[in-house]
Amino acid sequence: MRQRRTILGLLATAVLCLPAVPAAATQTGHGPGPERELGDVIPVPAEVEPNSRTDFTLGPHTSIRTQAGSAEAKRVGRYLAGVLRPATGYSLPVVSSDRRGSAISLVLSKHEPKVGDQGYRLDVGRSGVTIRARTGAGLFAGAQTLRQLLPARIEADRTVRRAWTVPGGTIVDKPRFAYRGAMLDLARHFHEPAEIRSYIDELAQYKINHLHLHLTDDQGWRIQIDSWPKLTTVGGGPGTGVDGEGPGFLTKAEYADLVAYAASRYITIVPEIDMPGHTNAAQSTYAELNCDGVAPPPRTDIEVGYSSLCIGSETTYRFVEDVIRELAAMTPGPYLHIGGDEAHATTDEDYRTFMNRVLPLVEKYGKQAFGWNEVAQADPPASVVPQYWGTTTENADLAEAAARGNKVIMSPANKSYLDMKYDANTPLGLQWAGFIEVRDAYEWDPGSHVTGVGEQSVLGVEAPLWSETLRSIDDIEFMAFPRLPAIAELGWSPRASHDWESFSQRLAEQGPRWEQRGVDFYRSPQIDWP
Ligand code: NGO
Repeated sequence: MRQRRTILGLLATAVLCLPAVPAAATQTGHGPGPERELGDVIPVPAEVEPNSRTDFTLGPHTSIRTQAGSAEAKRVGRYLAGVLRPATGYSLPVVSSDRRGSAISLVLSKHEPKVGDQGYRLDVGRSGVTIRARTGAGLFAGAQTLRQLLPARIEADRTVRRAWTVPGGTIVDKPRFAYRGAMLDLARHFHEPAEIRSYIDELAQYKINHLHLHLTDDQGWRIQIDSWPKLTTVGGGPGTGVDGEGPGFLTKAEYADLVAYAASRYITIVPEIDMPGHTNAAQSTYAELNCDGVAPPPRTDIEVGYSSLCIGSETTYRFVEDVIRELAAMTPGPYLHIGGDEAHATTDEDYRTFMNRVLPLVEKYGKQAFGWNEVAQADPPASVVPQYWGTTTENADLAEAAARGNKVIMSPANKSYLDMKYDANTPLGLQWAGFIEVRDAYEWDPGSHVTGVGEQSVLGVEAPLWSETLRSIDDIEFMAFPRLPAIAELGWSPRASHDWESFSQRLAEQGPRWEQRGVDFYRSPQIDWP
């Protein structure tokens, strides 16, 4: 409820602006020390060494100092300033000088040990905070940690007078898995670019670094393809989507903007065109994509498994190649997802034939193919990444693929599907994979979940959010939070740090942050919200 929250937020902020002493001091009774403890962050950092003697308090003269000559560090510095300015009211100039004084410093160094390509080291000393990393992605991750180490009010959209203290000490942090993803389904209901950007902003805080967009399905086609223009004008037009209520599509320009926006948050877009099933929107638009040359009617129900491209027709491969070529050209990221799930209207033999022709096309246009785990049945080359969405812990095809050298993404539907209801009373969502409370989403191990698929075979985790029942950004947020941070922690934090008590306490502290930002979330009774 973005609108209502904003008004409440205004009132709260107005009240907080009145006292001349820091608000937290009056509210909570303790002094201007830090409200947070070092390590009170989601995902929990790998190594934390608190030092209560070196807390740092931001002030009106604090600057954000970025490594001289580094556009990358400057970019992260500007982002961080944008996050911290509204609530602090400080100017936080982004400078590249070596001037002494209170500062948040962002340092890029190829020699920084122990942090890998995505990690960072964060030192909080009396005169400032220094974040060191080998890449912009690492600095950005460190900036998100710093943000969560500040009091929740840092998320307010206007000035709050209080002490902005960061707990002293050192964090050395890097991810367990290279790939941490979320997925949005634009096909069942289209979601506007502004909504996707807003979701991207939330994802970035939890160190999610990939956003998979499910762009096509039986009910709609959501990405402009110039060589087959009716895909969007008809397949994405009025009356498309579940119940005919989710029309819309991304133009190439809008898609490019989203890719750039995501990149500014160190998130890579992974586009998906689902095939050879889940293709009714295309087949009802272009009759020649059907074996009998007859276009079926458009569908707006939520049945699955009835559509199939015509496997024996050359027109099919001309179509698929055109789509892959155009999509690859507009996607700077390395991955292109070709779906492959629930092709129940395609015979097993046809499915293999299809994959054997289409997987090389993805490579031809310079991309690495992702597919839902059914793709493992086609014995794909080791470069192909199956995405596991099953509900059991046994899958022979997946285990065989792992043994052959394929890396996999873990998205077990009964753990990581954000569209499953929390419980029987959840107004939104589906329940075919069961109810998923936040603890269910947290209590599993991606590195040993499926027999025969060990840690080394796991590229990462992803939390899909299918949109059969979702319309608005409020709906998206309500289903994603608080479960998304659970999946994010499984993807980032070391296995040894897994601990429900610790996680649930840190999760509780995210509640006030979501409130400040006007983000809807489910107040799970498993969490002791403040
Ligand atoms: C399944 C199905 C999707 C549904 C989703 C709903 C996969 C990979 N295929 O997941 O078409 O939207 O469940 O939860």
